[in-house]
Amino acid sequence: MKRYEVSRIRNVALLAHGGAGKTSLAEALLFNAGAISRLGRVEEGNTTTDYDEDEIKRKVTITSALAFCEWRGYKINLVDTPGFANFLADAKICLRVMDSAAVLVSAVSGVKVHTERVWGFADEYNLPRLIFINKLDRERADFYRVLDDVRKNLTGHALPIQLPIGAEASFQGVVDLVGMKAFQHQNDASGRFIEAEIPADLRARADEYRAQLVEAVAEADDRLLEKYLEEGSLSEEEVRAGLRRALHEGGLVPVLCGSAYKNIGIQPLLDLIVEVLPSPLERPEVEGTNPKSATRERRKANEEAPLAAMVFKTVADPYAGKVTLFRVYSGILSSDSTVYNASKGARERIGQVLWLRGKNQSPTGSVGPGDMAAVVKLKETATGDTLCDEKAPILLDPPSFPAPIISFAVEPKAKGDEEKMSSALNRLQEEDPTLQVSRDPQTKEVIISGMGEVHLEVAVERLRRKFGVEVNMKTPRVPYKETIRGTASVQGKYKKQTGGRGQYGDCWIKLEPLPRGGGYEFVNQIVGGIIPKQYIPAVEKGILEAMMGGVLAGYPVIDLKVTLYDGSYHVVDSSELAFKIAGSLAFKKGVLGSNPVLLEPIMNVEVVAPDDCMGDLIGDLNSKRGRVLGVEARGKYQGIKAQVPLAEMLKYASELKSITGDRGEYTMDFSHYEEVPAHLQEKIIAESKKE
Ligand SMILES: Nc1nc2c(ncn2[C@@H]2O[C@H](COP(=O)(O)OP(=O)(O)OP(=O)(O)O)[C@@H](O)[C@H]2O)c(=O)[nH]1
Ligand SMILES: [Mg+2]
Repeated sequence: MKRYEVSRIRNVALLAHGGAGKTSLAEALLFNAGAISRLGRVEEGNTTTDYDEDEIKRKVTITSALAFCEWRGYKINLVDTPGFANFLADAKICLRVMDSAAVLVSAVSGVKVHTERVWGFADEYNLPRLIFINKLDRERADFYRVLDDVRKNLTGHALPIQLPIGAEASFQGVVDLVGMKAFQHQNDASGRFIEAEIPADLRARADEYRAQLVEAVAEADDRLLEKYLEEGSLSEEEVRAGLRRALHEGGLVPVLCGSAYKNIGIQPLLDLIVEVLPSPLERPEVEGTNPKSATRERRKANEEAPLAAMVFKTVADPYAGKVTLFRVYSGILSSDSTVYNASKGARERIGQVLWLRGKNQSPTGSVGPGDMAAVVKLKETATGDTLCDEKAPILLDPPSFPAPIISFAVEPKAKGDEEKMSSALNRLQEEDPTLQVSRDPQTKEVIISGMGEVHLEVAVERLRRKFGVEVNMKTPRVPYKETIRGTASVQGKYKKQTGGRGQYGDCWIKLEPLPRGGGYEFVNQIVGGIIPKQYIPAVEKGILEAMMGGVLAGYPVIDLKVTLYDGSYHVVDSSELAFKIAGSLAFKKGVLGSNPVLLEPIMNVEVVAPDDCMGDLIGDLNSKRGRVLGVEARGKYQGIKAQVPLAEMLKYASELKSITGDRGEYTMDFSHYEEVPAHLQEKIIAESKKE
């Protein structure tokens, strides 16, 4: 297959809150462009981008998927992202490599908390975007109400370039305000339409909105403004050109409308994507660090430049192996070549380069700048890595992976499956950078951490389905930490000198608290060989092990400085082991002697719900030891901002549902660590002792 000219590529992310219709819209776009021969349905589990079994079962997108189509000689790469809170991090990671976004808003439910959230993601990457108001065929759909909502709660720059014809069951097409004509659809989801005059009852409204559009476009361009002021109007071509410019500069966000399900308004969207959204050439040149010289460098999006590509997704397939999805920024990535993974400092052998459409792969010889594709069976490469030319290495800035907010201990159902479980978890982690796996140093349990309960449930289901390991999830864990508030100078001495070769290690250390976030510092003040040099690392190793394993209740100790300042040794009996044990003994003693305390994670929580729930919600947050920071109007709802200990939020999804009658939404991010109140601390310590 051919390589596409950079100017003829469009990389568009579909973004929205859960259930707004991203997957259905991706399907409709692919269908109208002739990339697929039938319009799949989320309900029937046969869409291109929700191909994963868990997605089919749950009827929601869990992980972003790539698909492409060709429209009027342009290649459109679509990334269908998840909208459900637990999986939003995946959407954000993929956005790192996109050039623009189509943000969907449901014509029934309007802007929701997570619409604002994904909008914010697109802001972070400065992505030009358009808005598609979807589901106009649904009962209680209202374009104008939702437009108002968008302007109030997403962007004041939103401006319709289409108006709907009919509404709810009678929704039948759109008025194009640029060309001032109507596209009337048959009611058969075929996508076929006829071009017609604007219906008489919409004429006045269309004129009014067209005038707004022309004015906004003219304001973004002096030349157009001049002409507009002179002649009082602009041609279709001028409006289009002005629109393009205003959109790229962020001064205007065009609003389109339609129904993904009924296949209405899709072709005009395809047109707009190729005509108005930016090509890779119109985006800032990609920047990165040269790993050899540590200087910042840029890469031009052309074929002659050295290769620079970023991996934005990894899919673990137990049979076919690992599939690595990447975007090329500069140069060419060819089948049967060798590239350099600058993130890992390793060479990778590239086999067959593949175009991806959901799970369907088609081989291609090479991919050029601006384009996206996949390869299988890379050895070292993970999501966020840079693939490049070894002769011109560059490390592109990787996307940031959000910190997990919830943890569960897991164990295999069958005894003896421990090995299998941990290797399967490793594979899962490859495809899901928001999943973390660790081991509780005290109880030795395996802990999985992620973005929410459903996220971890899905991970556990995948373990079973993809890797044949059945796993029990135990009670959720709060990642407490331990720290000290005072200082202490203590001795750790390990001595065993009865019979045969003995053991002797002896050290004195001083512990001092560091400010929150200070981590750990080790200072060696030993002089004159009171402890021989070769044993010093052993002392520190003992300290580190004790630190990871915790002292009060088995949680890692953080934010402290340890100074090793004295000790003694024995010519025959001293060993690394003895000094390690001495270090660990000293550390434990030191922590207990320096006013230790447990720390708990505090979360930033935002709850949005109707006015009549506010009293109950605030009362509930207060009873959860939360600090309400403020309440403000959020469109038709109220938004509460609060900081609440994670320990109190483990079941919030279901609690919120029952307080609001399922009319509320919330988001939660890690904020900082704080001391656990004394009475709760005793309980936590007692529980950990029991375990
Ligand atoms: N009536 C109607 N239903 C739609 C439309 N678009 C999507 N739906 C339905 O709404 C539901 C959710 O659609 P999806 O396409 O899965 O939405 P999504 O945004 O991908 O959802 P997540 O991936 O879970 O975030 C499905 O049952 C769709 O059939 C539409 O335009 N009209
Ligand atoms: Mg979806």
